Amino acid sequence: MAKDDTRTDHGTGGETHQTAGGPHETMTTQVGMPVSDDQNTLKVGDRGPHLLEDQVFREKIFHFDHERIPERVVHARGYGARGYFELTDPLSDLTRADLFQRKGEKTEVFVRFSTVAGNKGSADLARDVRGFAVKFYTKEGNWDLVGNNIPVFFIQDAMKFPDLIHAAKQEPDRGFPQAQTAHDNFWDFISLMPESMHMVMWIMSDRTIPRSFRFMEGFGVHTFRLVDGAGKSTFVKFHWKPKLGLQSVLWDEAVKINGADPDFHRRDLWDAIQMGDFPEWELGVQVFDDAFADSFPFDVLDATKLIPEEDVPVRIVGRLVLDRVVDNFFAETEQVAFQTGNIVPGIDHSNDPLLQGRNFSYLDTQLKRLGGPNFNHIPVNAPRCPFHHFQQDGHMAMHNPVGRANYEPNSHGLGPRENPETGFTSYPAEEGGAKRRIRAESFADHYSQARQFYISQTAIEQANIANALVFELSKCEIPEIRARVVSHLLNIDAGLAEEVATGLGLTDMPEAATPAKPVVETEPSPALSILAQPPGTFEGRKLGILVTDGIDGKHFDALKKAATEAGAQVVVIAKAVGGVETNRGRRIEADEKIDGAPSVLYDAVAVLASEDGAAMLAGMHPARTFLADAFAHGKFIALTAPAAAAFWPKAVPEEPDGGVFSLDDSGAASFVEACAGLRFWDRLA
Ligand code: HDE
Repeated sequence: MAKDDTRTDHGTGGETHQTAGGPHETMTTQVGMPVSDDQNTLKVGDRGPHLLEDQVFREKIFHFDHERIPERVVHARGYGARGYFELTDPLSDLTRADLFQRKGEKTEVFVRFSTVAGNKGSADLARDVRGFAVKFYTKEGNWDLVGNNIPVFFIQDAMKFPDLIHAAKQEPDRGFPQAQTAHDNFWDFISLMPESMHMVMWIMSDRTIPRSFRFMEGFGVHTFRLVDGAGKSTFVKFHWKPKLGLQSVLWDEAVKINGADPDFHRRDLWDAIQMGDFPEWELGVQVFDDAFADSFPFDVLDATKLIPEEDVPVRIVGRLVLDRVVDNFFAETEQVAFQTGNIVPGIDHSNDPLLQGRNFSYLDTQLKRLGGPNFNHIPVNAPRCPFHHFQQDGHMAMHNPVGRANYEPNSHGLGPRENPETGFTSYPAEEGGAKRRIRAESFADHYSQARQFYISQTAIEQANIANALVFELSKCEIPEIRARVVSHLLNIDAGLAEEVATGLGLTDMPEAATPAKPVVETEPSPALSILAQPPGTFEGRKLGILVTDGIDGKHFDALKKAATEAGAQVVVIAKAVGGVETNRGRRIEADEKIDGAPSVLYDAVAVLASEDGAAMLAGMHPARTFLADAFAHGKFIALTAPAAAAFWPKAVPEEPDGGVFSLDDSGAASFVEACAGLRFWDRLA
């Protein structure tokens, strides 16, 4: 770049890491001085005191002491990956946004999934909302779509966010509970905030215990604007739909997964990408105009409401593919700085009072977290397109402008100028009115969509919601809080309120809370249910095969082949990680030892045991729990004849049902076919 033509920096977005150097390279200090001894500090005499002049030691320890940055105040635990967005159906009719113009064009992305309440080291299967934040590195700047896996939110106005989060996180005096909302403070706040009731239905549903990031939806939540070249605006809501369908775990599984593998979700994402099984979502938009917004019974600016897909269908416009893991967790996943304020020409905000508040918060929080105003110099945050501006200096300035003029206008003929034609212009919405702290009357209905969500669930899902409420409220020590929650449930569904009251052992049913607006009866929306839209594929799932010595290798091969052909991953489990020997002396390697591989880690299981093997498994507690849990969790199970005869009765008190398959010579295919149903629901009904 010529010295005098611009003040911008050169090149960004290249590789984000420095290599540690190979064994042939000499270790150095930060400033490049070769190090002769990395084992011992500098001392006086053999056993004498350390010397302050030991810069090699001081620099090493100083840097170590400062390795941590503040964790995110919310969404602290997260996992990132890189990939691309490919446009399949241009939106040029509605927006001038560059990434939505040309069919087939790919835009680089960075995605970070997260839980909300837990600290950075908390377990992945906490019952919690999942963050779904996407940074698109477009040709006209970075666009951050910072969404969640639930399309609505707890509160309507950003003013209440600190209260919500304080109430949800560990209680301040005792510092627990970690990563869970099952405590008094959370439910106290919630029960005093009827606007949270719709979100409460979602967080008590199976949506908050997803099988992994790959099996959940994502939502931009707020209403945004698309703006075309002529300045015309259309409202839009963004949706991500997982290619492999929706799937959740059961609560009992979640509790056990957290112990067996607290990294279950991040490991799943890492493994899938490393295996070339790239996670994929479709991007969909719900677009609507002012007339629809005016006729819709709720306010489209209210983030506690959604627009049913049956009312405004989701138009699929592209796909998101995650095909690269990060090179360095800290550099990318930890340092990535999402901001709702990062939008591009053709996309604009709406007046949603939650979104408006977020636009301040995200910029502010990055300054605290990343330590200075130059966090966009960090490669994961830097745009991939050219950028030119006069901002300079500050902590850790990595890209320093060159040239004499650092102001605009200047008569040196240096530096960039604004461009009224191509530059971002805000949609010129007419605004007016008195300045007041107020909640619009159109935001006052708090129960109708909560009810719609509940009545849209299948019976199993409804039971799970009731159980989750009973579980969480049973952890509340203050009886008034439990009763207050039930008083809201009465406005959502009388049956649900009754079930929860019974589960809590409430002796007197409380009065229903007085709604600010009467509940409007709505049609069920099947799109809100996970089970109403089964994926019908076993692709991307995991089959755990427990094997013993002396099995018939043909059974193993047939099963592995059928599962792999269905797109599933096979994990072999044995008494010892060294593996087993078949009846013909062939070695089958094991991936896991039985104690470390409970069946909650798999979507379906098979037990391939010889007669001796079945007897051995029958005497092993972890093996018995493996099978008993798989049955209790409604999993499809396949067994060899000896496993069915000698192991099953010792592990499972019930008789095998239609979800249990025998692995005779043709059994593998029908078993794997059934696995596409994910669970044998009859057993759980
Ligand atoms: Fe966030 N949120 N949020 N949030 N949020 C943050 O920003 C905030 C909200 C979401 O992987 C913070 O960089 C306010 C809704 C995700 O790095 C912070 C309000 C939705 C992530 C913040 C909300 C989200 C965050 C903390 C109410 C779904 C993780 C660290 C007005 C649409 C991004 C950070 C990542 C993170 C503030 C509500 C999603 C403090 C004030 C609604 C996915 O800025």
